[in-house]
Amino acid sequence: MPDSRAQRRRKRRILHTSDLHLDRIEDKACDSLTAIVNLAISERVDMVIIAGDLFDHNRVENDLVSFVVKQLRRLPVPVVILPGNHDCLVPGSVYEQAEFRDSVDIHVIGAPQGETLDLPELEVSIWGKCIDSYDADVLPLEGIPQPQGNGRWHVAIAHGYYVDKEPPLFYSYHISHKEVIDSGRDYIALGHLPMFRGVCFEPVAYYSGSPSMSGSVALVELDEEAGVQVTQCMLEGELT
Ligand SMILES: [Mn+2]
Repeated sequence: MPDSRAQRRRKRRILHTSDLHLDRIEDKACDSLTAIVNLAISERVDMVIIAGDLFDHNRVENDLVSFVVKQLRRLPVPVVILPGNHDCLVPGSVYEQAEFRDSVDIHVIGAPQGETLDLPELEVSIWGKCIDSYDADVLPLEGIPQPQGNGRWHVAIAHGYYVDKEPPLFYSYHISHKEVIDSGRDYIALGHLPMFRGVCFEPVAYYSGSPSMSGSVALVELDEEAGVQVTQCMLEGELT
């Protein structure tokens, strides 16, 4: 969409993952996190998005939290984390731990009504709505505002089921086709389903898949000329 007010936006690259479901420090999924951070560094991405269920539950041990924060702090770029249905933002959530709060480049989406995180140095704005209860009544894109015409890339993060026909297969966390179409975003980073899959192409919306199920992450290129390109990138050491 040409916008006469805006300058051409600079090309950006995002590593998008979700659903690591980390449970214990001994998990193979911890190796996946290490591989993801290595890939983000070698691919020189501008930011990392974790679209829900980084942790399998909120009662994980401190050693796992320390490991995760230590890995994420290796990233030279911002990381944006959306609490999903497993690691939802209830009182006592894993994300209330001091190590998360004290990390300036680790951004946890914390507003149950949705919030926009502006990263002006990257010229990217990210909207997301955290899951804040175990009640399964959150509609992950409901109430998403139209993006402000500020010349930035506009990304949304949502953790739930994309529903493009009725009746839906599942009865919770619905993300409707209309919400995606009307979102005004350049890219929607989805989480909750295990496999890498594109569900919409205008705008572009993909599930990254769970690294332990798909062995991969999504690499997203935001490019004015080529458009939004998403590729599945296999992780080193993962089974295919
Ligand atoms: Mn989930």
